[in-house]
Amino acid sequence: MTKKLTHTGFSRRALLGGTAKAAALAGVAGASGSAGVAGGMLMSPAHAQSGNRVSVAPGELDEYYVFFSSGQTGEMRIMGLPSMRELMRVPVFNRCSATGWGQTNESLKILTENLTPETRAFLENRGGTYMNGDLHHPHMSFTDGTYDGRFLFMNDKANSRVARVRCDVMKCDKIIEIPNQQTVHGLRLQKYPRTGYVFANGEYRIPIPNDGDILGDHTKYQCTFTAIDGDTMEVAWQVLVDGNLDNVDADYQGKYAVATCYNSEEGVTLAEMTSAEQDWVVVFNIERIEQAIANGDYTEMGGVRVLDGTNGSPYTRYIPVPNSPHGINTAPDGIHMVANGKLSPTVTVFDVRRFDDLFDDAIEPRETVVAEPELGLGPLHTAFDGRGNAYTTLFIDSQIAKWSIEDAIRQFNGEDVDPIRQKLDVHYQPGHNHTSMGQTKDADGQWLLSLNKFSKDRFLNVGPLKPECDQLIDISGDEMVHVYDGATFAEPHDATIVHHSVVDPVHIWDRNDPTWEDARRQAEEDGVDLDWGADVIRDGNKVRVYMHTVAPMFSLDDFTVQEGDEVTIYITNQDDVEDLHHGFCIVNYGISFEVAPQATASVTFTADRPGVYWYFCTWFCHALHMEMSGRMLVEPRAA
Ligand code: RUQ
Ligand code: CUA
Repeated sequence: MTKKLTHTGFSRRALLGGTAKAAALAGVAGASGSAGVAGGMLMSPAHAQSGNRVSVAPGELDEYYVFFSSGQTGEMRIMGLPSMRELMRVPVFNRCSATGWGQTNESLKILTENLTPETRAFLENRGGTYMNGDLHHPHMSFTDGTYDGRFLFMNDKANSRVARVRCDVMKCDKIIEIPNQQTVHGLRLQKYPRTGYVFANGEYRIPIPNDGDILGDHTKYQCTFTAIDGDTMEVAWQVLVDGNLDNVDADYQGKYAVATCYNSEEGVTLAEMTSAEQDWVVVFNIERIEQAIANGDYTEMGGVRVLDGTNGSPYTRYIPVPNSPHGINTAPDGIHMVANGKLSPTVTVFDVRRFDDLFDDAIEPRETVVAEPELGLGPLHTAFDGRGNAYTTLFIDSQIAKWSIEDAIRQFNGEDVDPIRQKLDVHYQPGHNHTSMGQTKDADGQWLLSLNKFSKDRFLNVGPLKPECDQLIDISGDEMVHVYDGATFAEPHDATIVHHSVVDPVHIWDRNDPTWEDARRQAEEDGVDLDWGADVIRDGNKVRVYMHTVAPMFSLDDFTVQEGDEVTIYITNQDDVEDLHHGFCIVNYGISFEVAPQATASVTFTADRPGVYWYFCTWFCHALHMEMSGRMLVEPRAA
């Protein structure tokens, strides 16, 4: 399917003047007869009114945070909505030149401490951690069905990891690698009673253990569904399943998680993976799984407690749906869940209340389905407004379909009603979409964000690699109104829109923060004051340099080490003024990191170049910022 869509020479704008047939030949569905948005210009009074809702005057703050994934850059981004201003980038799976993420000891600890033994051995001579990540799905922790502002959890599809970001400081504090699976794709959280579990789908089928004993015989490969304890960031349990898992969501009752599944054929080529007419969604019974774990009915694999949840097991039920479903989304009504067809023009609506009967074998799997409306080509993800409407992205049609859940159910029951309320062109090929607070029971029906995979001609040309195009849609009225385009870099898959009142980060660090507990322990051992250090401690060929900063000065104008010494530098920023960061860079030593107010950060390196090396502050902090510098003197080793 994707192959056909790479005719990027064709754009919706060009297609508006062409015929549907030409469009079909290009592999991109034709304009559906809707008026089309001429170059993003907002013309009707409704448009003009909505346009005003987007503008956030200088000095005014946005109403919502948007926590964006970044896809292939491996970071998380924070945007303001409705202005769509980018507010911050939070490094997670990537390396960051600005903050020193991946270089400071504090970040390296997080990046390296929870790898499997096999990965640790593999990375031993490769810097100890992966250089890359592919961050798809950031989601905020829940209490009682709504966001609680504690944590954000997110997956790394590239290297099978899950990370947690602390919302009080907006920094990553834990990264774990998930054993027994390749990739973590779908990631969603337990909504009730709280998070609780972080559900992380394994996608590709692999031999377990994957040590080379089994290679070509793919009938022996397996796929795992993982539940992580969000408090301890340890794997709680895993369940083996049939097929490949794609996306996941949880109910509002705390009883079930549901994952879409493609490749029920368990093939290894595209033709094999798409040969069957149907795949399924898998329903996981959390209570039964927990009971089995408590009873010891598990097998230990790779240090994890694993249950067999393949078809026929007591822990799972498989509900057939049309081939290759993608997104799965729970409606804020707490009753309905929508699986998105992708290769089928339909979405399948389940009533979660029927899952109890399903597990009691009182009904057939398909009896949990209460609607299956046909919406258009390539349904990928669905969002909700809390007023009974659903908004589904149509990847191939480049549209959002707005439809009524209630009317879809009536239609399924034989009534002659059309559940579709409106279709809106988006530019182009939308993947995820999101409504404000829409993944909680507090969905407020204000805004819809469409994350589009192609921007083509929407922005000034920047060369063959184009940005993505994220579009903001006002859904507060009866009609969806497109109000804003934003270009974003590689590739915000997913986003979580959270009302600002839920999130309350601190302005400066607390000196007791656990982030630098290793530095604190070392300073104590060395008998120096980490807070107000101006010390050089020699310990064999190890040298520890303790400095603090008060703008515009480092507490040491210079320090001396010997060629070949292993040097650790601890910097504590003693300024306690909001936004007064310093940074520490040693020229030609490849060292640079940020130190925010009241934080400590450290770095360890080998002083293997003799000579004079200036260090300087990298964040413009003071009128004398340029003068905020000093010298590292590296004495040559005696010949
Ligand atoms: S999946 S575009 Cu990685 Cu979120 Cu649907
Ligand atoms: Cu401190 Cu610039």
